[in-house]
Amino acid sequence: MSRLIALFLCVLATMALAEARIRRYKWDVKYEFKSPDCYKKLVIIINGRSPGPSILAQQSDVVVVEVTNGLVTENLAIHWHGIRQIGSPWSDGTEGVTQCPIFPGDTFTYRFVVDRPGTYLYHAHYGMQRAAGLYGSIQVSLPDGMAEPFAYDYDKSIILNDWYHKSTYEQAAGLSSIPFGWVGEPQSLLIQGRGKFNCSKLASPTLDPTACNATSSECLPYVLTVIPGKTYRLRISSMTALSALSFQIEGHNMTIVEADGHYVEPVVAQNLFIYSGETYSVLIKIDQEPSRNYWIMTNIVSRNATATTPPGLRVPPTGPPAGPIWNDVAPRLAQSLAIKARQGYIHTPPPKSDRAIVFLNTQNKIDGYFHWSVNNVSFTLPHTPYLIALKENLHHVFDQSPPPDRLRDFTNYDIYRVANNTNATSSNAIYRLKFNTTVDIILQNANTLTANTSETHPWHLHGHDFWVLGYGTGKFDADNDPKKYNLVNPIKKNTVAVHPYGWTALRFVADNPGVWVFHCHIEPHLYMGMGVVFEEGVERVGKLPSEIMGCGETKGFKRP
Ligand SMILES: *[C@@H]1O[C@H](CO)[C@@H](O)[C@H](O)[C@H]1NC(C)=O
Ligand SMILES: *[C@@H]1O[C@H](CO)[C@@H](O)[C@H](O)[C@H]1NC(C)=O
Ligand SMILES: *[C@@H]1O[C@H](CO)[C@@H](O)[C@H](O)[C@H]1NC(C)=O
Ligand SMILES: *[C@@H]1O[C@H](CO)[C@@H](O)[C@H](O)[C@H]1NC(C)=O
Ligand SMILES: *[C@@H]1O[C@H](CO)[C@@H](O)[C@H](O)[C@H]1NC(C)=O
Ligand SMILES: *[C@@H]1O[C@H](CO)[C@@H](O)[C@H](O)[C@H]1NC(C)=O
Ligand SMILES: *[C@@H]1O[C@H](CO)[C@@H](O)[C@H](O)[C@H]1NC(C)=O
Ligand SMILES: *[C@@H]1O[C@H](CO)[C@@H](O)[C@H](O)[C@H]1NC(C)=O
Ligand SMILES: *[C@@H]1O[C@H](CO)[C@@H](O)[C@H](O)[C@H]1NC(C)=O
Ligand SMILES: [Cu+2]
Repeated sequence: MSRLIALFLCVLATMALAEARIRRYKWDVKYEFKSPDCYKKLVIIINGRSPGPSILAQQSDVVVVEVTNGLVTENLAIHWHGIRQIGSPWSDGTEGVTQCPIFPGDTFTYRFVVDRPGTYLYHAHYGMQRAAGLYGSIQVSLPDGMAEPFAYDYDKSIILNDWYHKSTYEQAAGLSSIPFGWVGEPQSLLIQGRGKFNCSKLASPTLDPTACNATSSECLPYVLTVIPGKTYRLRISSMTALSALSFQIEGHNMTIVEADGHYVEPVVAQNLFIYSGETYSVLIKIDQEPSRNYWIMTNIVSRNATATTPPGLRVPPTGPPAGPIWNDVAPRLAQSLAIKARQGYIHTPPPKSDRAIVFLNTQNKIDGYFHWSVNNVSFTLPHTPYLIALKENLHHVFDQSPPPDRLRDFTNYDIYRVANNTNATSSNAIYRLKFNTTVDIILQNANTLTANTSETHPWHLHGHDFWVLGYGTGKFDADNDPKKYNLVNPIKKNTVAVHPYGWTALRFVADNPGVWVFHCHIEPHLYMGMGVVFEEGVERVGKLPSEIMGCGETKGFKRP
């Protein structure tokens, strides 16, 4: 404990020189009936709101969030998405990995430094809780006197989300049942927490008239009132449980300038493709006919779904633009390839890696239950969090044999067909990375258990930003594809998509002591085992705060 205090005093002392501030937040988390798309259901709110309060800070500030779990019958953990937690791995907020859950009635304090400017997120990281509405944005501004490499007049944050009427419990129970109950496509899409479900679809004489209220003020459409001639920076992020989205503004092009907190070489686009867990800044110039309204519109791509932007009250004179065709992968891959690091802000990767891991993503069965797997292993969490288990030498609480760096028979694996033996195994084993080494990850997509079907998976890495070295279609060729890696101006990100039947190659340096999860950001996919865990330099992690303990084998470790 004393060491923890010393560490923070030391951080604060250093910060004082740079005039860093402490940003304190006090959050009460609870369930309340809300109607974000006019349909009333239980939503997790922070201080009365979903999306929760925005965290606004300046580079090198210390953010302190005191979270009280008022969910009464449910545990809680909050992850700070895109914040690397350098020196504070116990504040990453991943239940089962870096901390025990916050039990009902308990208060837990997250403390971390926001060391880079940019657009980030926060969200629940316990079970499938994120999809119940616990999410919000983090905006970190530059130090005083420093300017962005692009100009704008106004700055707005817009979080996109998909929305289900079934509770996350019903969804989770279906996923872990025989017969399997898939969550299905969402009922609505939300723009900054607002959508519009067509209540007439539910109309029945027995329906409670308050259950779906088309005129509820909670589901008024999101409206952005703009001033002609001005340039708006829109910080667009996606918190979807399942959907890949396209975002566009009718009649206006956008210029993509930031992705996951890194400046990118400007890309002009009619629409932005955005995957769950990603953040972008786009610039919009208000240069069209001013006496009318325009659609701000989002729609689902990559899956055959029907939810789309709701018709608003002040409906624009035209119908909403059609949006891209859902199953056309080419324009999405093209946009992924077009985004490069911005000149003047390029941080080049080490030219070589020390270890290359190929992660084959497959859909499988285990004892008749549906799962997702990585190299034929479906991930499960131990009851005692890894960070504590590793520091306290509790070797028996998780599987100590390392999972494979590539599938035994990867060379002969046919990614275009349903696998011959679709069975996999489940494990809570982890990848141990040698500290300060350079690691390549190749995410390889394949056919699901349905013929001629391959999905899009946005993979998110905790504790790091990685370089995106390349994307390809088909099967990764370990002899030739690395020769085509972009080592000149690759973008750095924390979340990246692997496109259907394709591969994506990443590189990062294992230099952040801690235990970090790397997983598909699709909530039901993670729940079904689509993730892995990396340990690096855990021996360099300081004494753990006792507040993160209290579950599994660490029940007695938590001091009052
Ligand atoms: C809403 O649903 C009803 C019943 O299915 C349908 O008749 C109506 O056209 C829908 N309205 C809109 C705006 O889609
Ligand atoms: C629907 O919402 C409106 C606006 O808040 C309210 O006036 C009305 O009473 C609500 N209707 C029902 C049936 O709750
Ligand atoms: C948007 O960009 C496209 C392609 O660069 C161009 O053809 C079109 O005129 C632009 N639209 C507007 C409204 O500027
Ligand atoms: C998409 O779904 C609709 C029904 O919602 C169906 O009619 C259509 O055939 C599907 N398209 C494809 C390409 O599967
Ligand atoms: C797959 O698992 C099921 C259920 O456990 C079992 O019946 C079947 O034999 C397995 N298939 C193969 C090829 O091992
Ligand atoms: C899978 O089965 C197909 C025929 O059903 C066969 O052609 C192929 O060689 C098998 N692949 C492997 C890796 O066993
Ligand atoms: C995956 O694991 C199952 C169960 O251990 C095994 O039968 C199967 O051959 C493995 N498949 C591959 C492609 O390694
Ligand atoms: C990590 O490796 C780099 C380059 O090899 C070296 O300069 C640096 O000192 C190392 N850092 C630590 C903490 O070992
Ligand atoms: C899958 O695609 C192949 C090639 O296009 C086609 O021959 C086959 O019939 C398709 N299978 C299914 C189940 O749609
Ligand atoms: Cu996925």
